[in-house]
Amino acid sequence: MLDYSMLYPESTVSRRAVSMDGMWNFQLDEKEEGIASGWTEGLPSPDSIPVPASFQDFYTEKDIREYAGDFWYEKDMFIPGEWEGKKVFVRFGCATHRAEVFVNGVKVTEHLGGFLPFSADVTDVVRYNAQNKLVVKVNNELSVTNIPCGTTITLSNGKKMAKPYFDFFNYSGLQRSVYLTAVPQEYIFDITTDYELCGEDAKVSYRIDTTGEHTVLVTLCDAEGNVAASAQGKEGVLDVKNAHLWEVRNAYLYSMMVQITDGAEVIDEYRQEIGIRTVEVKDTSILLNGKPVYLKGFGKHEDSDIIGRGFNIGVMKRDFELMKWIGANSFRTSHYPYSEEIYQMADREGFLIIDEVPAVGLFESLMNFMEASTGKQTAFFEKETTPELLKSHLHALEEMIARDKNHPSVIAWSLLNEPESTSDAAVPYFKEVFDKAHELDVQKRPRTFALVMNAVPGTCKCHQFSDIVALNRYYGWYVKGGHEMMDAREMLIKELEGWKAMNVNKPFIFTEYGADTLASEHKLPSVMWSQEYQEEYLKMTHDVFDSFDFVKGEQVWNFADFQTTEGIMRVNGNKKGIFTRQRQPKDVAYKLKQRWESLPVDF
Ligand code: GCB
Repeated sequence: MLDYSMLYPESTVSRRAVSMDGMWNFQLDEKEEGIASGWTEGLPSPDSIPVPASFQDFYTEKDIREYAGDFWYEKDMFIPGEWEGKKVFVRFGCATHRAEVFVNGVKVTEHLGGFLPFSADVTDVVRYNAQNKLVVKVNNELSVTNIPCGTTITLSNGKKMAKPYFDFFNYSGLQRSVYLTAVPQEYIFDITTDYELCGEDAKVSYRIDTTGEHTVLVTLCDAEGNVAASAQGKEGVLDVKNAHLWEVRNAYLYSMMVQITDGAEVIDEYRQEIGIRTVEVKDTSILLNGKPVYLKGFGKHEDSDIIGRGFNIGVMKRDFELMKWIGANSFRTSHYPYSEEIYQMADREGFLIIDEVPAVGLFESLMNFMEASTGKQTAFFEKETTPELLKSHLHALEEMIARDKNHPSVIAWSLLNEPESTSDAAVPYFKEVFDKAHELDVQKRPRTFALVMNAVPGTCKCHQFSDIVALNRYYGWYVKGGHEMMDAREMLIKELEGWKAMNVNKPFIFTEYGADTLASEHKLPSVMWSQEYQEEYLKMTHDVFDSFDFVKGEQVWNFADFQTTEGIMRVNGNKKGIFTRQRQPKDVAYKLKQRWESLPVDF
């Protein structure tokens, strides 16, 4: 069990959640002198930047944008006198990739992993009815002992530079909201739910973890606020008559009020939205509420102009509107768990999420998506560092499942993206990760990982662990692109025939396929990078998907153009978006809309 609660911060009769978003002091620490020079008490000559945001794209100096190393944030926080006697926490939506937190000069916590929340208990360190100094040291270097993987080099001028083994810019900082929270001494620490459908009715089983021994009351209200069921005790079952199910693109949310009580007194209260639904894999079908569903959608990124990977509520809204417009029903949180608000929105809009832990770059290469197709091996799971990597991987997995397990939108866990999976050494590593996910998830949601191009029938040793086999494939782009498209088609067909011959008897989905396309380029006849080519590429690929009935989903790479490391393969970023980075459609978006709107849900 984690030692901090993952519940999303909310104010209730017993709790307070105060946002600390806004302008914070900020300072790079190139000489790594912060600790020795007492920056924990306050920064000597800070700049001022917004939180939440990635720091990189605000600046005009390339040395800052590409900065790798330690950097510091600072903000004063007023702790109200009425909070005395409660437990007080500072809660970070994320700090990318590692953080140490100080309050009034005292270290209160540290955290490794850049895409999941953590809290520091500051109860005994803060001064009440007074300003307190919050200082955070963040570090964004990449290594092979933490996920996502990469390396950090030193340039000839002594400055460090991050070299990702993955294809997105190493945006970092306090990229999600920070909250100050107060809860009673005896408080609701965790909520876990599971569902069973019984004809028209449903059973909602729950477990409530609290920090004390008082009675727990659970009341389930429907969307109109009427009580649908109630129960007493830390564990129990709510019998819901005529249950209104949460369906794909037709969401229905119940609200579960959890209270710790002492007689008539409410000690703590927390409200959790839930959706009654089941998810299961049966033979080659993905079943939602017992009915087959075909996934249509995207691999996405949290990525936009100026604030980088910072959470932006406006961009989130626009993205959901575009996904609805185009007829999508799902997305993968490639390649890290996204901001919590995005899952809340998916819960309300009825989108299905494949939730991905940040295990990307587990293949030692700056262009793994290309080099894997040449058959390159990097003995990634045979290093001395592998045990430490596994530890951080398992920890992130535990945090992700603890954070996201109650979202009805989350229908599957993606445990790695494009790892090396063709060597024997990968097998025990995968087994631990897949077993852990199964153990942690009460709902036993399907588990998957995205197979890189060299993981094909006969070479992949790890798809045995997947409940859904997810393929990232670029026939017609990295392999046999341009006028060789007809051969790309043959290769894709040959691979799928190969899987068919193996009788895997599991659903297959394409979690990536796509072609870089410049919104500025038109060409007749097509050339690669033109809008015409993206249409031809997608048409070819879809025609092949449609002729294999075990293909149960298509998630195009990518929803929108996004920022990557610079290089000869990228034109100011990855341009495989169906939408531009500014969220306007490329021509192919209209074709995709036609296709997706005409596909039945259970295709
Ligand atoms: C992949 C990776 C993804 C890249 C994509 C591409 O296989 O999973 O992160 O962005 O290919 O466009 O090359």
